Amino acid sequence: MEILRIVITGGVGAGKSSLIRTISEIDVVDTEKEVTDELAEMKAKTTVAMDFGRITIAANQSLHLYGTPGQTRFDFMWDILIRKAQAYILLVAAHRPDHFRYGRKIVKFMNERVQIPYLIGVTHTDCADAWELEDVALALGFVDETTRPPLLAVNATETASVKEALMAIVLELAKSCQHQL
Ligand SMILES: Nc1nc2c(ncn2[C@@H]2O[C@H](COP(=O)(O)OP(=O)(O)O)[C@@H](O)[C@H]2O)c(=O)[nH]1
Ligand SMILES: [Mg+2]
Repeated sequence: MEILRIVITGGVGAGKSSLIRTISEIDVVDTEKEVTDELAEMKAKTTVAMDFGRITIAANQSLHLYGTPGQTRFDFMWDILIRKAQAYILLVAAHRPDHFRYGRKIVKFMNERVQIPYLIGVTHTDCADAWELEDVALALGFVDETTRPPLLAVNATETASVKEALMAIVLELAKSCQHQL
């Protein structure tokens, strides 16, 4: 069995959990937990791990999807997740320009640690006040269309849309493997 590990990242509300839940064949392990021991005094609620989902794409091939933890700080969980990942999808909510900066930060953080294919999934394009894809790309700092990662609209709540995004990232992965040969 070949397992492709893909990290789904993005700001709070971007659609990470939805995307994984929409497509996963297994019940999503949602690990946002109330902390009941003495730690609770420090923090009422914490994300102890991440969303996890699985999808079979061929008889001997499956995708494992890992959502990054909810809070905005980059902790050890991120390091564990991204070192295992073969590719990642950054979700950016088109109607939340105040989150674009965080999106840029994630890309920078990832680029400093791993060289793996990625794409930008722009969610909430159906919402009022959603920015156009091109404007989201520019706001994220991708000025040159020829060198930027693929950028596509994704509705994290729709199966067909999520499938399209996953197919696109698998394609990126295949391309990067070819380059390495
Ligand atoms: N209208 C719309 N709602 C979306 C889209 N993607 C996600 N959502 C909704 O946005 C909310 C936040 O999504 P969630 O998956 O919890 O975000 P997370 O914080 O990144 O895990 C949920 O209510 C989703 O149903 C989208 O493309 N369009
Ligand atoms: Mg979530």
